[in-house]
Amino acid sequence: MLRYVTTNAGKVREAREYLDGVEQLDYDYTEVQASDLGPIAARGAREAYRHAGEPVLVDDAGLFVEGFDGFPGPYSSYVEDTLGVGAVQRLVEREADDPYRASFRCVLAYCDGDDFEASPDPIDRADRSAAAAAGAASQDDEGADALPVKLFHGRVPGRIVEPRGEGGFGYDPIFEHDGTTFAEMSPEEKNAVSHRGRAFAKFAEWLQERTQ
Ligand code: ITT
Ligand code: NA
Repeated sequence: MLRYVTTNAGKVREAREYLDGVEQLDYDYTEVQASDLGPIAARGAREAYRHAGEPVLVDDAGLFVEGFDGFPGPYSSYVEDTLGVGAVQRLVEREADDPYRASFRCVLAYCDGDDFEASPDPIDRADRSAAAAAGAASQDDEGADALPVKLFHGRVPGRIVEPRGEGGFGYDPIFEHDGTTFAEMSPEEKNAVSHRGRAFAKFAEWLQERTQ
């Protein structure tokens, strides 16, 4: 039984469209400090798999504001808890070089202990070489014995706007895509365009091919 590892009920609502009868595992894995989401999710998936002893899917996401060099990015959760979403919007409007352009990103990390073909996809390789070029040590280097993890990336461009809408969760009220905020969309409408929906579509396709 596949476990979707998250403490976030909003994510579970969206995942249902892709994972029939998805079982949430409410497990708070260690979020390592890293400048991109891939290594955080990969580490979390290994830890959650060791904890659960069953196939796991970890979902790490964040809001990347272009005029803030991608901030809050991997720190999105901490920033939501401390500053709050409204404060982020006001800060962006006042301080960012380009006050509107932003993107949501999501990385799904799957681990089931199997030694499947675990080669990272091109976006992950680009993330890695960018991190290497910036002189950052790889946070995902757990040696040859590390459990294989398969990563699926999704990204959606948008704009930061004053809060609108009652749906969704987290930063959804201040993230507008094609004139509509994510909080103004139903879960199905959001999935059709969102970072999470795109990552899940790739994951679902891979899982289907693998289990055929
Ligand atoms: P888990 O780690 O337990 O899954 P979390 O809420 O901490 O739950 P993330 O670290 O992935 O999840 O999320 C980082 C932040 O980004 C957090 O504040 C979320 O509310 C927010 N976030 C993630 N996905 C989002 C989405 O689709 N729409 C709006 N905000 C989102
Ligand atoms: Na988190």
